Amino acid sequence: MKLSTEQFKHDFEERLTSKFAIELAKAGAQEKYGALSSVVKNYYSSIWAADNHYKDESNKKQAYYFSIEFLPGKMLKSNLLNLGILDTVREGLSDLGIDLDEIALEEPDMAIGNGGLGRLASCFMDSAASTGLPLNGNGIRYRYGLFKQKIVDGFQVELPDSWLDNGNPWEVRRYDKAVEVCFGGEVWLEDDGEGHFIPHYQNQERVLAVPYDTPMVGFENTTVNNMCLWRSEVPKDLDLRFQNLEYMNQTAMLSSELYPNDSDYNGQLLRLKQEYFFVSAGLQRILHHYKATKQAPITHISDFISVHINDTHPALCVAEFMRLLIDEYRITWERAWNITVKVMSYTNHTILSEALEKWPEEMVKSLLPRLYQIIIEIDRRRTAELLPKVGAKLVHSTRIVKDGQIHMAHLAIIGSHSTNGVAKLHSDLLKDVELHDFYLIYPERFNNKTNGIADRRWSQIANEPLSKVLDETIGKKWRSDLKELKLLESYKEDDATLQRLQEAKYEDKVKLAKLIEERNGIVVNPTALFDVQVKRLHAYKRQLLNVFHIMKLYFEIKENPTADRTARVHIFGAKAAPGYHYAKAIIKCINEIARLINNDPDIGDQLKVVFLENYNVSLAEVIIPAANVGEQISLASKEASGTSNMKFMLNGALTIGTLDGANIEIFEAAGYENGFVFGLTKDEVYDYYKNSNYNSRDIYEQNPLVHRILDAFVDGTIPNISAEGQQIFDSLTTYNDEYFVLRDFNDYVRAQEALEKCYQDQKAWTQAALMNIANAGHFSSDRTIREYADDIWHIKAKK
Ligand code: 26Q
Repeated sequence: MKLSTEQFKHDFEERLTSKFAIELAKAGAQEKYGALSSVVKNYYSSIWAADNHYKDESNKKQAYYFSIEFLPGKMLKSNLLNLGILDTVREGLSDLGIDLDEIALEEPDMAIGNGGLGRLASCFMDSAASTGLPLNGNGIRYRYGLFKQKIVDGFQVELPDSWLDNGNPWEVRRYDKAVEVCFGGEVWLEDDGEGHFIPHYQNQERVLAVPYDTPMVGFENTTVNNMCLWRSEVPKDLDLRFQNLEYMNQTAMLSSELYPNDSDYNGQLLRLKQEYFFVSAGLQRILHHYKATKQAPITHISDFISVHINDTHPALCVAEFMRLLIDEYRITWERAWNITVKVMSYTNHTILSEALEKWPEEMVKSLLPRLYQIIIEIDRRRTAELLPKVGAKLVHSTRIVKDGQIHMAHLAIIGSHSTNGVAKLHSDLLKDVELHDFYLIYPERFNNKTNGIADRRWSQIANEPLSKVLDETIGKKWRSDLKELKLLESYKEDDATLQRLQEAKYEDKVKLAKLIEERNGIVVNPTALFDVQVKRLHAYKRQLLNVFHIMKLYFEIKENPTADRTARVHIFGAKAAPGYHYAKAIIKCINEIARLINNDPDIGDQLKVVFLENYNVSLAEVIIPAANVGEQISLASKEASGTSNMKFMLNGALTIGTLDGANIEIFEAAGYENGFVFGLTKDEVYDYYKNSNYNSRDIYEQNPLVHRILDAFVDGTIPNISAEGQQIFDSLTTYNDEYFVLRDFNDYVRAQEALEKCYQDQKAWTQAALMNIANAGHFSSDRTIREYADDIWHIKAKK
């Protein structure tokens, strides 16, 4: 949009007075943020309204992304950038003596997601709007987002994230679009005399679902999509029998908290309720909108909408859509099923078996009696149809209802026309191993969609120094088309460009160093090698491998404190699920190791260890640009894709990593010579599984370095970790090291040594960084979302 600095200043000052009855000189940061966000909202509102009108009139197909998590972070700068007014606003504020970055801090992170899956959903929202694709989000408006992490005496402590306390300027409550979602009670079918069975219900618990719409503003275009988040409320006309505190609390609880677990499924009733709540509400709204805006009969709905199931959490979509078509719209089973399969598509994000959702039949039956009938019927019909075609063995292994449990992944695959993994290796594993039996029955449904990142946030917003260098070197086209970064390759031998890249990185590192000093009281040298691992804490991600290598460095320096070495700063950010004791033990150990090393005068500047508390999107925007090295060291086959790996690449960090997830595609794109690969391959891992011939105790016994490092966890060398150190020690020696940490240690050390050697040659290092940046174009989520649009949803971009 067009906006002059003068106009902006006028709008801003005027809003400050009208909204807060205060003049600029007296306004605090909170009021300034309030006024600014309100002005910005005003700027996009007419574009939003116009695009909604266009969508209704144009009759084009739209897609809906159902996700129980979104992780947008802060919205202010992203909205400013996408409206094309970031510089104007920055300048206007500066004229008024205000620092944009300072008031941007007032916005709380919107953290209604755990990690990778939620962040991916938000990257997709940004990219869809920015590429003009009609994609809407559907999720839950949690009152409390992901917990805030505090580190107290080295331990993780969880505090509530009450992010809505000061209101949310971006959302619009649409009470007129509220729908009801019902649970429990009894259901029976009655023949209506025309051969149609109509369900009758009694004693159901009714919940009102109220939508809150948040605009997703496209980058320098006229698209504004909608992210719809549902809040649970008590229906205004509630039957008196239900008007008791218990019920009122239960109802409000539904959308109160995000489950802070991102790897382990534990069948809690409230979680299943949440899943049905946003699924039913979302589908009802879609159908109401269809009826209100389309002339076509309901049987044509697959020409107009597509529904995406993000992991199994919204897999009830399949059964709920069937229910709505059959019970509410009186469509026959066969037709309804054909429509459902055409409308639905599904993404798998994990192969970890403990994360696969399986709900007890009894639970589904009592909470969702009608859906239960439908699921049983889907399973029954499919079994009858397939038995003669594929045989009992395949039918059985792929059944939805088995051993008293409902397999949500099976429901999602069977009820949709597309199942995709999130990186090549992961999609291959689904086809060849994890979902092989499904692949045999439905080969045409399987495909890969390698993840991507909203590059504008991770470069233009988060890394201004680098963005400037890119502008000056290859022009500005990369800002709207990341593939343009390829032009950078021809500057690989240009000393001036390399110099500028180094200066930009240094500036980012100084900024992070300042933050580390403010938050942790640790002074780090910005010329040191910044080695970063930021992601959720999980055994399979192997933060321990990194920690063991740090212990090795520590021993070396202690033995020879005056030797000439590369100074290193190891930076961690990681939340552990509150009930995941092993992960929490690792956090405690990292913090105690940090304390030990950072306070040892022998060590000095040669090695620092920093654990930054409360890792979130905003913190990532400061940490990742400052990294020299990104750690992507999961056990091969376990990390479905990873997405921070792409953010590091784009910001010119070199990857040390295993051949896992999207790392492989990153190494291929940047060139293997521009990264550091180590570790078992997925085939080697699977061979170990097949032959059950891994023995971690042997490595502990035979490798003196491993022995010494592990002993440090139990012999007092690292103070204050007697219980936690023992737990880790036991898991790796007595319980056979589930994720092959000891097996990969030597090779990891070798890769770290190669990396360190390379860092000593700053020119060679910067050239490798340049090659990473130049080849990051493929990992824009603009590319990913276009693939979903073309191959799965069949939706078209606005011209
Ligand atoms: C399930 C049931 C009950 C409670 C919680 C859950 C639950 C919640 C979140 C299970 C899994 C998640 C999140 C998974 C996740 O973030 N997976 C990551 O997805 C990324 C995007 O595709 C990948 O890059 C990562 O590799 C993958 O780990």
